Amino acid sequence: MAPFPTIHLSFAEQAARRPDKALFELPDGRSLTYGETLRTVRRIAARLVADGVRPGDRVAMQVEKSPEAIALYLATLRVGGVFLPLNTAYTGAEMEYFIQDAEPRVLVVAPERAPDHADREGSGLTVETLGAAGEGTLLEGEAEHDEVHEAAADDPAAILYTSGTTGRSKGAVLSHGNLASNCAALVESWRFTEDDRLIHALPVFHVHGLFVAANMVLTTGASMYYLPKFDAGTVLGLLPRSTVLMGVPTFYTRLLGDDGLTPESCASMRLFVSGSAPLLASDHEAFEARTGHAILERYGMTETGMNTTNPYEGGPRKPGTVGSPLPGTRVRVVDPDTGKTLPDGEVGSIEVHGPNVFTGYWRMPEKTASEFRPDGYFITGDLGRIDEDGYLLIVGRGKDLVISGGFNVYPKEIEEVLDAHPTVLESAVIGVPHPDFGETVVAVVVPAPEQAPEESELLAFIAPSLARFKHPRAVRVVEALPRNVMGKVQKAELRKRYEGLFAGPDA
Ligand code: MCA
Ligand code: AMP
Repeated sequence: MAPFPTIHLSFAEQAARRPDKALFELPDGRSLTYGETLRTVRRIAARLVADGVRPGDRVAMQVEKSPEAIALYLATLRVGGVFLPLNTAYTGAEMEYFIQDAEPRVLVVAPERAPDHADREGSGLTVETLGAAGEGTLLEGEAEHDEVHEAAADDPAAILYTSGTTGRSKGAVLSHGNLASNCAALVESWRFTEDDRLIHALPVFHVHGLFVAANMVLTTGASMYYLPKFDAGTVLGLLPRSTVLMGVPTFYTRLLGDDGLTPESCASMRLFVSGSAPLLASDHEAFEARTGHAILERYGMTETGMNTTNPYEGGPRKPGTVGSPLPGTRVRVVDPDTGKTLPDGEVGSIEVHGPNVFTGYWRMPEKTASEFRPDGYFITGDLGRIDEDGYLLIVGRGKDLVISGGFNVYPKEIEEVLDAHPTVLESAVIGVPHPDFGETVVAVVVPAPEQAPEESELLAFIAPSLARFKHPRAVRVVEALPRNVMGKVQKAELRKRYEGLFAGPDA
């Protein structure tokens, strides 16, 4: 029987077929071919095996974006390891939790961060280094690992942590089948081919940049302009040579703010994709008016990869909607209490079923069970309805979550840290509209008796514990939090009270 076509195998097949084709086009004008990248993958694989990585072992990475970071991902899959990418913004306290929980065999960090992890050596974990230019211990050896571990569709390929509305962060375990099937569904739906040249400006530690954007390129033999981060000017300069851009809504808000965005600059582009957070219908319309391109909005989650998409062809791309299910995926809207499917048009809880849905939370069987229905549907925590054309609209979130520039922020995590400050009695963290990030984080705090909390002191207090993107952009001190009769804090009322804090283009 032929081995299961994992993302790594599909990439290796492309590398065999077109070794001299450019895979990465870099900002300094250098390019790296498929063949060169496969060689790097084989060298890293040899290093991982020498470090003791065996099938099922976790390989964690907290490094700047580089072609070698993608090679590390592919090398981990090649040897049967489980890839664990971590946001570069995470602080020491956040990293500590992930490492304790996931127990990786190897941790790859930027060279300058290696001293922070020096005391981990000897605990069964090897620390390797990898810098943005490919320097570090990971690529010190020249040996290449020829073998390829034969993985089954259900075997774990990656763990991605998502914070929780309550309690600890959860590691979503994604299988080889999850990654490969979702990638194939997107390639088919968006007509992605070897002729595409993608602008890759997303981070590679999340589903969007790694399992949507990079996987589609790697498995089809396409090329990507691979940027360290999003910069509107750089992206505008690349548009005339590219065919596809994938981004979070902030990318499009920023592009619209630049006069260089014209129909001419987009002449070679065939597709603009937005996701990870809601795209304003007004931005969708403004973008179409400026460029003639209707942005294609799709909907996904760490636990499920992509679920729905607006059509590439054969129907309108409707602003404010996320389209219909991808091939093989089923989506329903149910009454959250009874689990009964609601008639189209009614708002309820969005549930998803399909080969894209993850296998469970790492070492949390009870949590996993509580987020699935008995018939196998996953409860997303998003609220939506299905319109008359069968398109899904996300109308809100059942979960207490803020999405800032495409990064998720769970209020509870910030409230717990703020509440530990001696001047704070209690706090409520909310998301309010923001012209650049879509939403931003605001903290509302109640003083402890006889205390007067200071914004700057509170922000300095939380800094060591929480990544920068989670920090409140405003702190408001109030006498009491609004509560309902059950005593629950009414966050909707707070959001309404502070919705204008960042209103206006100069905010
Ligand atoms: C950076 N900062 C942020 C954010 N990004 N603060 C809040 N929210 C953010 N998203 C901080 C910086 O540390 C800096 O702090 C200050 O804000 C200004 O940074 P700036 O230079 O404006 O930011 P940037 O570097 O240009 O980044 C903004 C960005 C970036 C391009 C929107 O955050 C980004 O690439 N986001 C994409 C996230 C993503 O990939 N999400 C997909 C998740 P200081 O004040 O110290 O200077 S996957 C997912 O959600 C699902 C599966 C899905 O459906 O895709
Ligand atoms: P994450 O946990 O990072 O995977 O974030 C997933 C969440 O992002 C989803 O549950 C949605 O709430 C939100 N999301 C993703 N794509 C969209 C979209 N196109 N429109 C609205 N919300 C989205």
